[in-house]
Amino acid sequence: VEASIPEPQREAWLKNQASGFKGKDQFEKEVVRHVETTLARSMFNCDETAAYAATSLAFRDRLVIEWNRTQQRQTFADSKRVYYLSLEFLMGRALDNAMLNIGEKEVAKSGLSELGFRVEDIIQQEHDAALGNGGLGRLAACFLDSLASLNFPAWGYGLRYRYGIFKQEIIDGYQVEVPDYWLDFNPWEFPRHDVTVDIQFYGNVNKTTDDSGKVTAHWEGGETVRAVAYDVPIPGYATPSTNNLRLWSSQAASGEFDFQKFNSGDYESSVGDQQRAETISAVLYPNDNLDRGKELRLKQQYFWVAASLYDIVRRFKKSKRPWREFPDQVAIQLNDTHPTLAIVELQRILIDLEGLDWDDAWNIVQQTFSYTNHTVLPEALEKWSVGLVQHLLPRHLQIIYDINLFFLQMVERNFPKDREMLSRVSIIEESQPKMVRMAYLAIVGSHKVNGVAELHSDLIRTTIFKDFVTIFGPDKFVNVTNGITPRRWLHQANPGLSSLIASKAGDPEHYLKDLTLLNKIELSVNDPAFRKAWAEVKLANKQRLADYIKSTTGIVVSPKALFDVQVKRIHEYKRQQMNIFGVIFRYLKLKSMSPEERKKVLPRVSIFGGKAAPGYWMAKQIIHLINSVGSVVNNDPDIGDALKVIFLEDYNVSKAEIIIPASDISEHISTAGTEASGTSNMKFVLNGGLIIGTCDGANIEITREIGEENIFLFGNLAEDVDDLRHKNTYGDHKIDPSLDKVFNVIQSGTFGNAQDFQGMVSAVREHGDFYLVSDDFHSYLETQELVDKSYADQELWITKCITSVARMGFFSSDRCINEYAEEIWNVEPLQPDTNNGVGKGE
Ligand code: F55
Repeated sequence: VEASIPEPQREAWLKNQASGFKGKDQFEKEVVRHVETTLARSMFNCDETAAYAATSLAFRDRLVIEWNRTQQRQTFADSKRVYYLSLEFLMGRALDNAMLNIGEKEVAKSGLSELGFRVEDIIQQEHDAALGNGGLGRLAACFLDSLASLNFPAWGYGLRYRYGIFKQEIIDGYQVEVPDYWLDFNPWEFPRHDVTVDIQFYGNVNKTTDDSGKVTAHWEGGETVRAVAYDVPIPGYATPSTNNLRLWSSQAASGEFDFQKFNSGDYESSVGDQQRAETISAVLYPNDNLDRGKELRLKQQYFWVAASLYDIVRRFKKSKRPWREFPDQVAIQLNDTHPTLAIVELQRILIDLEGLDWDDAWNIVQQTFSYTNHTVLPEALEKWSVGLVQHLLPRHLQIIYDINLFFLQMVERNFPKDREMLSRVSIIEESQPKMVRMAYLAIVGSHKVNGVAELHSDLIRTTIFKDFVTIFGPDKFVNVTNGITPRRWLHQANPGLSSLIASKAGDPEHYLKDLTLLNKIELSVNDPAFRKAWAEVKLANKQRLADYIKSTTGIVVSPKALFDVQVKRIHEYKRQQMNIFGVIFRYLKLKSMSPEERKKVLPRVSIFGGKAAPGYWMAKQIIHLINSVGSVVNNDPDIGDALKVIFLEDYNVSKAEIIIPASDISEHISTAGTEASGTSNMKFVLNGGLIIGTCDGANIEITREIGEENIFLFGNLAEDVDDLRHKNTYGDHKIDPSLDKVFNVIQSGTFGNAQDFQGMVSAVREHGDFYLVSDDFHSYLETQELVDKSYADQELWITKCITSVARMGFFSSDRCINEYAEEIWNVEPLQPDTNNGVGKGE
């Protein structure tokens, strides 16, 4: 308030309000101005990097103006806000998205062309913001796009990693990790050196008792690290609403003691302290679906959670409302268990710092938080050792014990006959060492828990969280099926298809905001001109990918071949190994044919992409096998175009935007019951590709929406997985004969040293085939044959594709966010046309 301009001077401000460019001429003027002044360069020294920088700055100015207005409007309206806490935001590139969301891409295109640049080349200069591993991080990014597009007052909170997910290089068929230093030039972030929070670690707890006998805990000593806010504007599509993503960066808390050390000659250790502080936000952990329990990871979690909560509480306190109104103003969504300490931290703030009673505080906490689960894999469920939590966060451990105590007392009261229940649901696992079960803590501290697809939500209700459904009742556990933003995953990635759709479904501004309008294209499914145009768009997208493959691998593939794509993190449960075993089977079959027969087969290009966690030895072996098979098959003169095997290096968001629109069939073939949802399955179908998949995750709902005649489902069902695993381990495990043949060829050394692939083979042959590769192999091969046959009938194939796209409206992340808003957050959009707050005297 002290910083605001007094009333009499405000007229001068309003008169001089920044506006950003309007139209092509002003856009060019702004680009040239940024080149010449902001960047201190000229037309004699303006390469594509400089043109990218200046274009981004021109667009950034536009975003910032609406961003400020949106924030003011939200402050004045004082409406409930959503806070999305995620350790990952896999944003990809921002410029193209900004151009499309604010509706100025055509202006940029013609303006840049007059200045001597192609807009596509400029867009490609940008480094991906890759602050995530895979589906979970990309979901957070799609949610931010929908929240802004739907005008919800919402903030994302995350960490500003100096290094995002590593870059992958393939050298001699092996994955090599290279650091992703991405902050060299990032025009999309605004450092807020005035928005800082000092975060405490270690130390000890002392309790004092006042005259009334009330005990207060004091967390004292230890070390302090400073969190500095960096803000990123998130533009909505076809709306002025621009939300904020706040990322915290760590730095040494204060220069003072450094100077002391420095002056006393201890320069090294002074720099050491600084480096230790900066280490907290240095790097994204590259594991997906694996919890490794490292101290630095727990430090990251608390650092980010504590800074975010301090910020949220500070904002609430400005409203001078009573504490019980906190949940009317604040909804906090926990993206997986990574931010679960926020529950403990809010309870700590309320009881230790604000003096509330335990029960009042706990009511507020439970009404504020909700938790999304993304996995049932036991190795991915976070646990922290009690000793580590005690050491790093001594007060939090006490609070966790108290939460657990009150929770178990409640369970005991309500289920007095079930003694075993207490140890099963305890937040503390009585193991050696004792562990804090973060998912249980998240459930107990939230008012809603959701899974991310129907099957997954059913599974968590009936398996891993069964007891909690008994304790809290079924209403606490809900399903919100994932979605994707059609702005990036249709309009931006596939402009050809989007404009073809627009010719039947109307203005993009309508169907991109109400994706169910896609159903209008189904009326044209038999229109020959529409079908022809459809096929041309797909072919052009395949040609674009073929060009990319040529330029990155040197391999020539025919765009007429069937493109079969599996791109996602490499993981045994996702079964890339089954895919490559199937490719080997196909290769053997081709080899056994006469040249005449071979000429008749439908050519196929098998395309893989994805990163393995650096410590995941089996996943790295899978990558190596794919590349080894590729170098044999692609260089076999008998084979020619009939089969090509491609591994695309460094799969990321901007590569997905090229790959996904070019797919004919994509593979979503996880062992049933293991893939919580999957989201690329939705992207592929939305882009006019069909899918081959198991009855898992969102594949099931995709089938329900598009019709089972339009999807290639195969394999065992989730309900049979336990029995099959039991048989594989304890019964006599007969391996599928076709797979056995494949294994024999691998072991004969056809693809290089058999020893290199022994782990993958013996996982199936000797170690119980946990992922049921052999059990599903026959069904997989049969279904792949069906894919070949279906593709041969191009007319029927195109009908399937058009019909499927028409029926994909359900999978917009807008639908998904509206469900969260209604069922979980209880928040309403804030329309931008009401009042922008300017001049309202605050
Ligand atoms: C990252 C770090 C840890 Cl410690 C654990 C998991 C992850 C991670 O990246 N998980 C992830 O991506 N999960 C995926 O979430 C998607 C969005 O809900 C789902 O579609 C997908 O099935 C699930 O595997």
